[in-house]
Amino acid sequence: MAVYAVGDLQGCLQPLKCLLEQVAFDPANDKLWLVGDLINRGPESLETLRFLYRMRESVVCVLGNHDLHLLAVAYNIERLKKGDTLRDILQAPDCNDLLTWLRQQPLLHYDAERNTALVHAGIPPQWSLKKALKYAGEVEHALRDDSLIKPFLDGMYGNDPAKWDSDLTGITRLRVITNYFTRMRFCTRDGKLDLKSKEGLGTAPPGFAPWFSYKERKTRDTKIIFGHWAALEGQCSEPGVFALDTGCVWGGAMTLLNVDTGQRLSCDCDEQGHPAPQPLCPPPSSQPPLEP
Ligand SMILES: [Mn+2]
Repeated sequence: MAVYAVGDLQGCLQPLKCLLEQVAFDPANDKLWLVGDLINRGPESLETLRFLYRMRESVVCVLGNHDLHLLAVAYNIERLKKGDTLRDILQAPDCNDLLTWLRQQPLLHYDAERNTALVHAGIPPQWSLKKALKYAGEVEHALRDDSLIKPFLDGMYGNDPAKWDSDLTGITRLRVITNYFTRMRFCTRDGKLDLKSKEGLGTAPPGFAPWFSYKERKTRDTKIIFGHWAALEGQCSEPGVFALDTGCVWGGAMTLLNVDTGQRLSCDCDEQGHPAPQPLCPPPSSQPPLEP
């Protein structure tokens, strides 16, 4: 059995198929870990979600900000925005199955055997793994509960409070937890968020640094796989922290990591999120269908 982690898909299905083909992914034996942002901006959001749903027994995924946005639109909290490529999902006959599956997915996954965590944006420096799992569970509970999901989605937007306090309650508490797991890039030593800067390492405001960079970070003994931050281009110098968003949807690449060996593969993409012409990435029509 092999475990492969793949960076943000954002509706780019063909590069994913290309990578799975290259490693001869076997849904009966292997596992596919996904860092979230499965859909939106890319060309095949509906097909991507269907593909993952069909092989859901082999998939472990955590939710990203775009996945939560899709749920918010589906529950009439938010409207589609310019650049969203979610309409096909909302109009699909199987929309309900797909979104019911999506809202069951966690914000944080921990594999004890591998001592490895999977998260969309990151884990703030002041939280131990145990606390992080507990707080993620509070949001996951709200998403899975029919009477709590709507008030949660309605209240999750916003940048305040910028910092965790264990005395927070209600939606304010869930909002800051969600912002840490799905939107964080830079924060202070004690976990105050800056949600405005989206570029590379040199762009941190004074007093802020990448969430993973703090020596006192309480999860430094746990391996962490994350996405969300395309400007890092898959580079993270922190030992045991693996950045996988390489911006496939922006003409970058999609990255796959063999979780046990550390080997990386990538599929270069064009500006539309399709595989760019390259010897290792034949066009999709020449690939056998990959079914569970
Ligand atoms: Mn994201």
